[in-house]
Amino acid sequence: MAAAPAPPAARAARVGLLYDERMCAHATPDGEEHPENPERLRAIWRKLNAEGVASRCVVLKAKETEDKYIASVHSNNHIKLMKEISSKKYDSSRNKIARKYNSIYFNKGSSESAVLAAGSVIEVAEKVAAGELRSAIALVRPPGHHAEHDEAMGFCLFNNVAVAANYLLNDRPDLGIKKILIVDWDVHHGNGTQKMFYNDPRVLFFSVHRFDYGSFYPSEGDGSHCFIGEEAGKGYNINVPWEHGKCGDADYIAAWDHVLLPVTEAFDPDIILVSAGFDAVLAAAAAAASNATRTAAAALGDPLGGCCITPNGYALLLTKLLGFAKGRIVMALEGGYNLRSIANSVFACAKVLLGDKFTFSSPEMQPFESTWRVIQAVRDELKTYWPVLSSKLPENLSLRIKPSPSELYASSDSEPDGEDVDELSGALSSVNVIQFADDAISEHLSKMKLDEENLAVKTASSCSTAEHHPTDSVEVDIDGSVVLSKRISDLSLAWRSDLSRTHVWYASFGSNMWKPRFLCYIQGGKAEGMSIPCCGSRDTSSPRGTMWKTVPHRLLFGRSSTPCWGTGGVAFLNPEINYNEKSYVCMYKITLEQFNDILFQENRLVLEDGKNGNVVYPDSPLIGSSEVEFMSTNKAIHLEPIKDSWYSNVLYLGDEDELPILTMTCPSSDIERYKSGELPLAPPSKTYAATLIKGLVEGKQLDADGAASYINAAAARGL
Ligand code: X5A
Ligand code: ZN
Repeated sequence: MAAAPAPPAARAARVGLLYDERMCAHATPDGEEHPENPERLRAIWRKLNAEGVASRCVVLKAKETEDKYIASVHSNNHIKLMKEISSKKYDSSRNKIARKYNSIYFNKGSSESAVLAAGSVIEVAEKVAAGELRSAIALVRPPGHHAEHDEAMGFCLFNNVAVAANYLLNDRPDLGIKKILIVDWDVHHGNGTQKMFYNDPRVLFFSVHRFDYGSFYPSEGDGSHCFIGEEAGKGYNINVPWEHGKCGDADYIAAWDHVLLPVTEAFDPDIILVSAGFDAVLAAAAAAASNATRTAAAALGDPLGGCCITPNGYALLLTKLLGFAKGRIVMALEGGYNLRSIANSVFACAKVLLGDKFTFSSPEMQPFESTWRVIQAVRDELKTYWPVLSSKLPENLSLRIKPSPSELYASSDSEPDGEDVDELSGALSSVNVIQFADDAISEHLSKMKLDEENLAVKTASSCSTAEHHPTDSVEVDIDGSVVLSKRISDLSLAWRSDLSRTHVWYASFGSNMWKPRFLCYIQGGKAEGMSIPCCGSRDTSSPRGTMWKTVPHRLLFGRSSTPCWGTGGVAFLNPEINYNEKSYVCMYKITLEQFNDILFQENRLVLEDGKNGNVVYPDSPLIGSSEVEFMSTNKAIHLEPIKDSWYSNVLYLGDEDELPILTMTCPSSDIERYKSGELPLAPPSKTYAATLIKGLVEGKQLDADGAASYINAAAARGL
């Protein structure tokens, strides 16, 4: 029998569109403002109707799901709590429970919304898998991708997409879905989903997100490209972690073309689930306004994301996926908090699914320079699992330089200080303590006269030569490196006034976490526990701010004694990033001039002229503006002139408040020497450890026991 031509209705792609007002019931308990609010769904729904798109779709209502399906992802306790949290029983404790989570609120509608959101993604996924629909969009909330096995977080209660994926794989073998690709393009890392399928090769999880070296929400480090899956799932977890905000269409397209699409081709999924957050969006109207500057335009975009995808950009990303899995695509809404942007973006995506043609034109198709670096790193990490990633990237790639800090600042919440968006959910992110003003410090440590006997450095020696100005002195450092010094009085200290105008965050991880000890490096003198006074900085003004963070670097205690602290090791940070590590740093906002003076003191480069008690600093800075610039790209600078000193390696740990975060530690070569046993690892002396503990406790990071075990653990672990 000759095949009858398909009727027109069947030829047009059947696109499911799930919307249900019942998922608007989840809202803040007292109508407080919150970015994740019911208006998000309504705004999208209105737009799709106004544009005549809803009527072209198969419109579906939300569906509850059974606990047993949610249980494939979440603990029974979690399910029970989420399902009961809206009941009377919790009326008096609901808010308190919410506060225990990170970025979560509950009200009387939360339970129903959450169950419907999970059920709805199951519902559309099933219909697409069964071929009843070609593709579908589930407009659901609360979102899901941050929700973990036993925990709600990041506005997410149940992990809707993960529940649906498990449903298809485990409960519906009849549908023949054996391999699922999850594409998570929400601007935040899909931490929950990643964990769910971390050792499962049936699910390829791909997340592209702002990472900012681990400081962007959820600030866990798990979003690093090094997290590639485990056991059988190795290679089936792919993270593309942007280093900064402002990534836009061009950057995402590059990630698609050079990572996601080649891998998808090889993986050959049976269905694609998109964790479709639209919080990396740039408001369409703003983008269209031809003479709007990038910054002004971005400011109209998502209040949380600080990225620049346009609605057409999303449409193109989606179009590029349509070629796989026979076009079986299920989009589930995740984040996205600018109402106009999310409405326009979902509208653009719906048209793609419906088969409408669109033209993508972007005036600026240049990915950032950092984008290529990130993509290359991802490819290197995964190429053994996906050989197609082994090829060289095209050579003549065009580059755009990293946006300036002020440009970034205008449109991002990479510094999640709560303010407008998170009042309800309490503190979050890697910035774990309040920034406080430093003028509160009244205690002024008097600059002590240096005691010649106790100097941590050798005094001027015999190696002065005639080549130098008579008042110059040449010093042989403890480790043998030669340092040229001049008397301050002789110098025109141009670099000092220069660098006194630049501020940086000095991140301390050792005894300097205790502020009185740190201040010795600024004001001179010694604090409790120190046997040698510091000479201080030339500029003795107090830091402009203090702030704590954790950084993904390993804390270790090495060397076996110091003149100041006696027998025992002192703190170093492994310069290598390790996302399994969390070390506390106390950051002080100081001038770059002061930073150099600290670097001099840490490396014992400041001399006392024995004759008249003058303090002699090196005559040129180790870190100037160009070194800072260099570090922002290269993450570290090993200072050649003092390469054998203990703290010759300056690390760049990211930015805060538009300023670079710098710290000083040992070079990687020393880490190798620690590993080989050539250099000793040694626990800190009691006084030294006590100083760190005081720092952590007075800085409100840990209680005394917590701080002690943090130090002990770092001292006990081998490298
Ligand atoms: C789903 C989503 C964001 C949470 C941000 C918390 N969550 N500051 O976008
Ligand atoms: Zn998000």
